[in-house]
Amino acid sequence: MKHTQIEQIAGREMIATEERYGAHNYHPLPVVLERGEGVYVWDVGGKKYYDFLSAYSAVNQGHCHPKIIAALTEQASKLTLTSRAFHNDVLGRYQRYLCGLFGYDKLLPINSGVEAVETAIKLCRKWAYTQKGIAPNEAKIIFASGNFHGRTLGVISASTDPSSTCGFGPFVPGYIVIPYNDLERLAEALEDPNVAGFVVEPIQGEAGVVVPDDDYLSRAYKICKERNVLFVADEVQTGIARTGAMICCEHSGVRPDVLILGKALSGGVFPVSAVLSDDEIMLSIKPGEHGSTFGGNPLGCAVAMAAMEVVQEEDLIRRADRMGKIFRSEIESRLVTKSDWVELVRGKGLLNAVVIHDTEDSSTAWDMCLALRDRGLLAKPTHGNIIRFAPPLVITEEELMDCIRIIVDTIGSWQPL
Ligand code: IF1
Repeated sequence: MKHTQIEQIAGREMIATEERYGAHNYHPLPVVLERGEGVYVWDVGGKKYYDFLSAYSAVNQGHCHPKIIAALTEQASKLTLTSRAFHNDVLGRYQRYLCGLFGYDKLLPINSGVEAVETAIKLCRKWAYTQKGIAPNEAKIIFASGNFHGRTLGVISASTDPSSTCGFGPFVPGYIVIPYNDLERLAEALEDPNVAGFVVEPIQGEAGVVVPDDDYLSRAYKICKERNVLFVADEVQTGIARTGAMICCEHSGVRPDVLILGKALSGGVFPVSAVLSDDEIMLSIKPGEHGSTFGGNPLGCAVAMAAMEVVQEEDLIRRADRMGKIFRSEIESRLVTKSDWVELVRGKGLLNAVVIHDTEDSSTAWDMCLALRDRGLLAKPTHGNIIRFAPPLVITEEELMDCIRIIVDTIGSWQPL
């Protein structure tokens, strides 16, 4: 037996072990990865792939970026966790750096994306009761249909996706869900004086990389201002250069009142998330009212500082913008106009999706992703027949053209299995 065959069997056994001992809350593409570097990952058989998922846009800086890993190992050997019962010598430096970078007065550190969204929701409510003057327990938060903000009860309570909500009720009250990309319905909803905040993704990732109309965010922001409602941007997926701007709202000239970051804030090395806002909002939460054991730990802070330096030093914003334009125009001319299977390509920067022309419940996009895997490119379908393409932003033009060739060859000549 060849070495790679043995490794493939080992990979199958690892999948079987997960299946046997792990909760069945995921359905991964069958590939077992053991190493990553830049835009590449390797499976246990040594096969090399382009990673076009980037851990759902967490690894924007590329896998195992040496600068981020150096910050991790250096800080890990010094001090990892103090809890917020004591100060640590990295947190303040990190907060000052990020507040400067994003232009806010204050940063609240937390760990996962969903915790940051929860933090933002709590912040909206607290601000509404202490500053806006809404009567106790009357505050409402507006969300957009098709949203994805994570998996806790606090955010699935706003979800319109049955796979997120079914069987998990009862839900958190005080939420109103309106259609995405619909300013009229937003204006209507905001007529209610008890609305504290509007929580929105500038591009809806999980819904299939849904890009709203050009003026949606700027006009939504304006309506919020007119009503003294906080505009809260969930940039967990769209932030940190992914869409060709530091945050996606910049494309619309919008500065969110509350900014939620996660994922690539740490380059995917360590769970680090954050909520940023100005004093008037952030200081409505007082000592002891919110927090987390790990939030603001020196290890995460050191990693995140290095990760954000990489974004700047390697000009990832401009790169995402340029590579994204190449990706969409090449896919448009070589695939969308040539293949009956491909309906359209859409996205911003390097957050893109190809919509496959088929019924939503067919397995075409999944089968295509298996074929792409066999040709050395990893991507994952989202919502039926949409394939998300989101490589690390460090991808070179040459690598991108190679990937486009793989995608065009695989999907362009598609024969159903
Ligand atoms: C999973 C999708 C991506 C997010 C936005 C908050 C969070 C996420 C806009 C929560 C998380 C993830 C989580 C991941 C799948 C994934 C995802 F396909 F579901 F939509 F990225 F596209 N806000 N997104 O996209 O962040 O707590 O997970 O750190 O496996 O659930 P988290």
